[in-house]
Amino acid sequence: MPVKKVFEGSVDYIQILDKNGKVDEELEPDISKDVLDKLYRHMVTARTWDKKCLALQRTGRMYTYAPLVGQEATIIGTGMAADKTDWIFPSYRESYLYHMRGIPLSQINISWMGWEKGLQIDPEYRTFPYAIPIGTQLPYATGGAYSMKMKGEKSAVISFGGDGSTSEGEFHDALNFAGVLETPNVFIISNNHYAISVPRKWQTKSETLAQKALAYGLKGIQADGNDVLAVYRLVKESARRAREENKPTVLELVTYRMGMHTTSDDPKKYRSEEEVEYWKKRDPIDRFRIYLENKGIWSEDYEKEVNEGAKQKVEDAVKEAEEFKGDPKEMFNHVLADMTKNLEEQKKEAFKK
Ligand SMILES: Cc1ncc(C[n+]2csc(CCOP(=O)(O)OP(=O)(O)O)c2C)c(N)n1
Repeated sequence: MPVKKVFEGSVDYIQILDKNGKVDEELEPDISKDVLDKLYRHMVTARTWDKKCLALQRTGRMYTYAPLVGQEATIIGTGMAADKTDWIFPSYRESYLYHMRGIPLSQINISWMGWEKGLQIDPEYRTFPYAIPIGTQLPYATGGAYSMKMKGEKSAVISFGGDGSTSEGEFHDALNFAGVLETPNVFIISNNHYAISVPRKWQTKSETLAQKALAYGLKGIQADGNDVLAVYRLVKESARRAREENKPTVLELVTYRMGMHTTSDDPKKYRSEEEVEYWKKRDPIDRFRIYLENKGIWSEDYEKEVNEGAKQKVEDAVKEAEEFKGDPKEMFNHVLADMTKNLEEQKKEAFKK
């Protein structure tokens, strides 16, 4: 039977810095020394802060926390590539991004310590509160991008979701509308291989997550998410394409969650030590350090200075956050714009003496 092909698509995979720190010179982005230095400092500070948050939670000084260790390149690469005028819609694992947007680290600690104040982000930072319900931020990201387009503002809207979020209806709604309305979106899928204990291979039979984009008429690219140069370059290019051409992109960043899902999870129950070891050898910070050494930026003294600076910053932020005194009643205040009768009653009930 004669057939006519009505659709053909493909997804590229990009890696610029391999696991040994060797750079692909043809793809290497032209990044100033100042930005390379900032990328490294943020990656080290994020890991130092993350370790501290875990210790705080374990000693009862912080509530449930979602570690970012292993995913620094996806977060920091994006934070550095985004313009101040772009919008960011993070999920809980990207909360370090607020700091990159100019919000004090202490405020992020306050949010993980359970205070509402922590996520009251001034709109001038163009960063939405992180979403805990999976994928719910994505239709808002499309709506936000559509409003940027309607207003004629040249701003990209960059959102994050995990591999698990691609199984939520909201992911598909968001992509579909972005395709139809031609919105300036960059949808990042942080494929860290797990949705709590559910491995990526149980999420979908699709070869890549990026190819989901093709069904909705968007561009889909897969990249090594532990390669900060690839993340930086792809987010920069996709955001420019969004701003200038109203073309949305899906970027699947392949990474690995080195820690537990949250502090209430034990990953040893569902994954092997060999697997973790495999990913340790692909660490995003180790390979970038080698790259910086080859560029003449990294040295033992530089490492010492960066680490000491990060530790001090983190300790100062903890001190400041622990001095914060909030009002527990506030937790009812921001559930909805106007408090419903039900909530009023619950608030009274919860705090009656
Ligand atoms: C709508 C919804 N369903 C279920 C949950 C419970 N839950 C919390 S995290 C999570 C897994 C998310 O995995 P993924 O999207 O891959 O992101 P990751 O945590 O790995 O960064 C689930 C199912 C939730 N928060 N929201």
